Amino acid sequence: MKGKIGLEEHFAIEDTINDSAGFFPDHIWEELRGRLLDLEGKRLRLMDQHGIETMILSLNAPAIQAIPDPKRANEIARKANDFLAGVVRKHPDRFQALAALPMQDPDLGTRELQRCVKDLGFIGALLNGFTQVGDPNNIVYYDLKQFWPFWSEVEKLDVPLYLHPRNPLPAHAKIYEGHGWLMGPSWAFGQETAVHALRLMGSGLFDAYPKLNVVLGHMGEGLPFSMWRVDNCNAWVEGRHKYPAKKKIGDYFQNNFHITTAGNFHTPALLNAMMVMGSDRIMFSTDWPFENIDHAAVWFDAATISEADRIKIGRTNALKLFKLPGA
Ligand code: GRE
Ligand code: ZN
Repeated sequence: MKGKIGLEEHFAIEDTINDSAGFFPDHIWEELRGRLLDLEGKRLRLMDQHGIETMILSLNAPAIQAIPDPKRANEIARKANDFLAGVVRKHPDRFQALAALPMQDPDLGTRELQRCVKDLGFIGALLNGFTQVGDPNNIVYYDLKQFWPFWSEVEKLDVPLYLHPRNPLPAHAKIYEGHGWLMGPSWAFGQETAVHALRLMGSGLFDAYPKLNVVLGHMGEGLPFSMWRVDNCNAWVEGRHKYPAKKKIGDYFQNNFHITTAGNFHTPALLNAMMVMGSDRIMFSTDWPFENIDHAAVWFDAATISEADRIKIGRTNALKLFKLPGA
């Protein structure tokens, strides 16, 4: 399919690149490092080869979320966002931008989002999971009340917020001890991000700001498969769920969430997601450079779905959600 749009597509700057080392052996890191820093070379060639018209770009992980000092986090976020704005200005038909935000201080995060959207033309933001604040062991999730004014501004600006994974801190990863292969994209990323998303849903955030749009990668981090059970387990026990939100968790998932195919190129998983949430809230992505563009595109182009759904998932859903030209 030509004209695909990808929205979990990463780059790095020198200040953040080393956050992506350590997931791969040294000889693979050579390749990955080059892929992350490249924007106008191999990346554009592969996009051309595989029918990807536009990449909506975001900084690598955890980057800003792992800089405990708010002032430094703000500086690096601004630097990365300014760099990204320059790249998009050069290739407005091929690239769009998601902001990196210093959530160490909700007010700084809000101001940087406003700057990116209003002054730099960014179309949303991407947060790499929880944020470390002050003490590296002090972490915050975005359902906490201090972030509600931030969410209010996200709703007001009417831009989607991509919630991207990061690993849990070692202190919170006892269950993975001695089983390092479960960290990162094989399991811990999805677990961490799914719970964060459920916290948002249960917190009442979407009752207060019902127009928020949150995007999850990796075919929804397991949530499409699990959502029925979240709401319906032990149905014989009356009032068994106690959370501040007014509605069923699945209602928020259905109305405030979107998912992408990033890093999950498996037709049974896609069909499950389509059966649970329909084809209007699912969008193609690759997760470049951690996944290969050809793996994503060759799979998606041949997946056993209707051509009408392929066009929605490959292109038009993203055009609409991000209000891009041609929507
Ligand atoms: C990602 O951003 O999706 C990612 C990483 C590190 C390793 C693998 C991966 O940030 O998919
Ligand atoms: Zn990613």
